[in-house]
Amino acid sequence: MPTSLCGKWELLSSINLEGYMIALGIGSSTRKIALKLKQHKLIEQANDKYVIKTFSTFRNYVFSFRVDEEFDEFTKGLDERHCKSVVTWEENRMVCIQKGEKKNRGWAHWIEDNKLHLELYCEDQTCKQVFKRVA
Ligand code: ECB
Repeated sequence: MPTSLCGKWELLSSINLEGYMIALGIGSSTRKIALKLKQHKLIEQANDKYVIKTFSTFRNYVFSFRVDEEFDEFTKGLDERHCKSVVTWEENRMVCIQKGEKKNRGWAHWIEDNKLHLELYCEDQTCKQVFKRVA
């Protein structure tokens, strides 16, 4: 079994969030705000159902899914697009593919050195985030 991603996590670092947001078509004023945010994540699991909540003082983004089951995702408060998304485990990585208007879109979470890692990608841009455990 992969190490649990569950718990509360606080953002330590982001690399190329700007490029990722540009790929998503986010305007410059929103990008400026988003770059300064201290994000938190709360990841919860009950059997095969997960809830991932991303919080900030500006906007929150919450969604839930079952592993291996495609679902309709609306990225409300982010780029506001509809995707057909599916989350799977690839070894110790939780991988999401977000099929929709944007090519090559998705993300992956994994634990390394007791930290939560996240790669967010869209088109030719990848954003890398690292979170530390706070609960
Ligand atoms: C929700 C906190 C960030 C709010 C930023 C607001 C506006 C910027 C609009 C779009 C930028 C896209 C992403 C910002 C970075 C992270 C937000 C959540 C990324 C995400 O989809 O995480 C996955 C994996 O944990 C769960 O959806």
